Amino acid sequence: APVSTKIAAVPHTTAVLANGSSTKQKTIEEMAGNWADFKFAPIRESQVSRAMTRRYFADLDKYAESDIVIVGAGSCGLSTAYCLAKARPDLKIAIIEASVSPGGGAWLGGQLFSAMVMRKPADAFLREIGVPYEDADDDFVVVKHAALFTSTILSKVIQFPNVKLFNATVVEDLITRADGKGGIRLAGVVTNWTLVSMHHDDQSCMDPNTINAPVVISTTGHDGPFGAFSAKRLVSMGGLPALGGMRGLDMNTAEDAIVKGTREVVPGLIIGGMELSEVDGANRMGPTFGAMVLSGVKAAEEALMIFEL
Ligand code: AHZ
Repeated sequence: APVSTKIAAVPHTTAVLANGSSTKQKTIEEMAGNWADFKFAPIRESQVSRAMTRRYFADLDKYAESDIVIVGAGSCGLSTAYCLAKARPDLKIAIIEASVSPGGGAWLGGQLFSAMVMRKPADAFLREIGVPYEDADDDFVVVKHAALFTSTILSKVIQFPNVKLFNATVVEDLITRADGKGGIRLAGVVTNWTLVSMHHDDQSCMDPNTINAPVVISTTGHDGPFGAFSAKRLVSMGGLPALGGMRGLDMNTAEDAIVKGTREVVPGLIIGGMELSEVDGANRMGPTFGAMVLSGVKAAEEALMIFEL
């Protein structure tokens, strides 16, 4: 069959320019097949630099005092951010993700397979964010590709006006205050660019940055090169006596324990997702993601309760 080169028509829209004038925007269809006359709008290189840096530094300034910091943008952290940003558009939410690519372990279902399994009733979360799924069984649903879940939730979270994702940025330490009862409470996080933090051993003068926030939600995953960051740091600073240590795989036990256990572990620090398995000595669940999204729902609920006090 002949291959169609025609690009689907999208209706014209009108843009209001920075100078207040309005202009009819081109459609893709008008460009296609007309490349001889094609030309981009003009630019000076400094405009590109300023477009990026001005916004980044304005965001650093704005979010230096945040209401909530979420550490780790895996399936749990992103689900937490979605629920909080939707429920409280008045709260400033900073997400700090060590990797350049947010999403954590949720770009594939398990091993290197594409499909993502969620046990019921976590299918409610998929309906909430508009991810289609196959109702494969009475007890679980399947998303055709884990990347469909992750890209959808990511795009929704980033579009909330009260959320800023700082990726390629690592939480290197926690800001704490004495709680007046012999313990500590969280007061924010210490951050650095991840590539910088990887060179603390061979470079000097690479002091970090800070974000103050009354509530920190840590969802850094189970122990590993980066994982369980806040839980491990709590132990080393005496905020927790010891880690329970993640136990072996048991899907039935693990998923309920993580959702139900998601809570404020020390004042101002909520721990959710697989990081909690290291605190509580809970089992791992392996390649099934329902507990991660519902732990995100519970983490958001715990944070909202703090703000309502
Ligand atoms: O890069 C990490 C990942 O994207 C990020 N992260 C970790 N430490 C950080 C730090 N500062 C900033 N100090 C940090 N970011 O946290 C994210 C964690 O995502 P994840 O997908 O690993 O955790 P999750 O709890 O959302 O989901 C875990 C899903 C499961 S279950 C399981 C098993 O049972 O074996 N394995 C996985 C991956």
